[in-house]
Amino acid sequence: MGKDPEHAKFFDWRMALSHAIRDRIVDRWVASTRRTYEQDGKRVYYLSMEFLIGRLLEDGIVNLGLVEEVGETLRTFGIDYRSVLEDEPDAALGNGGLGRLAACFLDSLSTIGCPAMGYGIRYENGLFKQSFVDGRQVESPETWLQEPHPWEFGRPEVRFTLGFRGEVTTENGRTVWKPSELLQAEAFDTPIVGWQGRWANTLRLWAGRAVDPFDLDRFNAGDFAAAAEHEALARTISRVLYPEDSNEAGKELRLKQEFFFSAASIRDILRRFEGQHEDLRALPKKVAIQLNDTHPAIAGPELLRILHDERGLSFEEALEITHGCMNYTNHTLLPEALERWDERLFGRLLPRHLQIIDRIDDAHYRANPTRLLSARSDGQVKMGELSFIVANKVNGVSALHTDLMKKTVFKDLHGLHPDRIVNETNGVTPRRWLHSCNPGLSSLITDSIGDGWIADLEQLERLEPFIGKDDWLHRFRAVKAENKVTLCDYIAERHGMRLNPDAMFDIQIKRIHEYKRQHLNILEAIAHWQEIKDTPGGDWVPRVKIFAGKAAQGYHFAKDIIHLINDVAKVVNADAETRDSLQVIFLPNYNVTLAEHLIPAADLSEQISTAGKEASGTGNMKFALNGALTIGTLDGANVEIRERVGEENFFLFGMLADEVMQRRMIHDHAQQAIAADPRLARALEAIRSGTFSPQDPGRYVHIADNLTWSDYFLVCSDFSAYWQAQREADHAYRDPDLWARKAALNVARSGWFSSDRTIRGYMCDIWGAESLLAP
Ligand code: KOT
Repeated sequence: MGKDPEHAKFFDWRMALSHAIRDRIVDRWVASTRRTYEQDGKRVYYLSMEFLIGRLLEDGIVNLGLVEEVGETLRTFGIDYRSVLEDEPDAALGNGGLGRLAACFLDSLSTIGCPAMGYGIRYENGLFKQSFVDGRQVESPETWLQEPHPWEFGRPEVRFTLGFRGEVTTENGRTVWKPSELLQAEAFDTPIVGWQGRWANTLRLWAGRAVDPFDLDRFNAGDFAAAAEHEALARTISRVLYPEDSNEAGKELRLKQEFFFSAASIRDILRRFEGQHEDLRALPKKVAIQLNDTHPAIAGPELLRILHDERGLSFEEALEITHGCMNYTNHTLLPEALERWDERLFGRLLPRHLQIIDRIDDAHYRANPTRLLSARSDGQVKMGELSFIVANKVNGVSALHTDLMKKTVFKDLHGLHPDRIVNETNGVTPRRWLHSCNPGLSSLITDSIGDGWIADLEQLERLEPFIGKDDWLHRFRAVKAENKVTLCDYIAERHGMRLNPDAMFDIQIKRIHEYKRQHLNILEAIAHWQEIKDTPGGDWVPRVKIFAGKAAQGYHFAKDIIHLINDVAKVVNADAETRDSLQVIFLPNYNVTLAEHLIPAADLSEQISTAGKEASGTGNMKFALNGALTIGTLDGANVEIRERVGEENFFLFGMLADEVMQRRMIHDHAQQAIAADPRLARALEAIRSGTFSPQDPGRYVHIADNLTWSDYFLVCSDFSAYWQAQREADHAYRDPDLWARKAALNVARSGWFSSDRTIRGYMCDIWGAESLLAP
């Protein structure tokens, strides 16, 4: 770093260490790339608007097996290893589950040795930073690229010129699109190294650049701002991540971002293929493209356009090749999240693609004349339908979600193509979500069954015989207790609040959304607080309720839920009568790193979405794997988690997906539920009357009103069952050995939720790709 060690800051140590690790990764990376070219096997391209990768330094050290050596080396300089790691900012290039899944998949693809590449956008500003002012969420820009980022390799030589708008004409019988607005996409590569450094793939992110960055004439004429205008405009395309999770942005810039990275990626894929092959008809044999939701759906029409307009294949042949390469993962059935574009906006920006989408529709209709199911109707371009029609395989992300896809959103298309939809239940990488984040549990497991589980998570089953042994179970309990103390210290230091480490740690961390029902959780906390106050000195099981998560900037109801939870926390934590039995805290700025601190310390995992709404969830898997018990509905992957860990080790409550639909038909479902449960009525009344906002008593009337008069997500109807399940959890927690046994069984039986298993599923059922590593 060009500094005397005496004057080096943590930042300098981190950079020096990162460069040392990076050098060692590069060797493996180059070797893997060379191998991929030599073998010429099928390559997988994962197109995603989001990659929520978090920190990378520890990943590199752990995967290269250098933890001891790095620790010792730093010690000789008097530097603490953990503090150096804590200095790294998170790469927050995603909103939540969809982006984090993409990051887990990259890790698994490299661990398995599948030749693959992730393609996305190099956002200069990732997901906003969240802070609280008087309990309200305040957003500020995230600026991870303001300090040097040691993991990326700029590739200024890898650039593609792309365009928008302009004219579609015919020249010598061929259709030609002449865009009027041009910009360039420049590549930045990050190596993604797998377990034990046996393989490394590439994450390639595109940045916007001007075609001619600087206008010297304008500069010389004295107009300095205008001279740099082109560059500024081109850069806005990769400036910021849209902060919407499970919601449609519907903005022109968003569509431009989608086309920008999809088109650059398609060009890059074709360039690589054409460097090695002559016949474009072999493309589906060598290339599998996965669309992470519909955000990159325009990649289909773009590939088709190049094959047909530029390479001169017939439309039918181009369509067949495109269809052979493309696959689509659906991540949500929420109607407000399904992407639809106004056809005028779409046609102005991408005139040729609109024509191509019409021809795709025509071809689909000719082959399936039963009904017109089109990607373009009612003045809109429907990205879900388009993706389905173009894709070879379409997948859901949990068994329940895939089943609901077939019965609801894609019912008619599924009828026409009954073999197209497949299920690939999500998973999480055990390297980050157990081995690195929970070193205590990782060591206990490795001491017991060896370290084969890290790359073969189903080996965790071999823990079951240990769970019956008292001394092993005590060690298991000690690990959790220690993790809780560590978390208490972390929170005390950063937020000035001392939590009771003997209490049950009850955690809900995820984006704030009505369907995820953080408000159900806080209502139950209020009712519980009221009950404790009725009988002070009662024999309560102490609880610490922890929340974290961001609300989209424009989602006012979600922001009000955050405000309410903070207001409840203020009142409850100040109450001397209840403080030993109940504490509530909302931690600001939830991100991957905070999740890594919280999950190992959890006793109870809150997975309480309205049944049928959470496509899968992946936090639910991380908690179970780290020995938390789930309180949850039969939604998403909760269903499969419960099946595997055993119903006696899971606190189930609430309506099923079909009961939810029935219940909504009853016009006064919420009032009926309130009338039947005095605890619910009293908790709602406290919110309505300003118990938690005495200076502003009307602040939460609208929340109480919403729950009483509309309650689309059935908070009231599920309240009593949720309350009951919470009391069952209390009861079980009173017996520490019983609880520890249930928790340990969750660990032992969660091996199936490794993203390695998920990726093997995609390789076999969808991509037809193979590992290039010796078994
Ligand atoms: C949809 C539109 C824009 C941005 C994000 C989404 C989105 C996110 N849709 N689904 N998700 C989540 O994806 C996770 C990974 O599959 C699921 O576990 C989770 O249930 C989805 O809500």
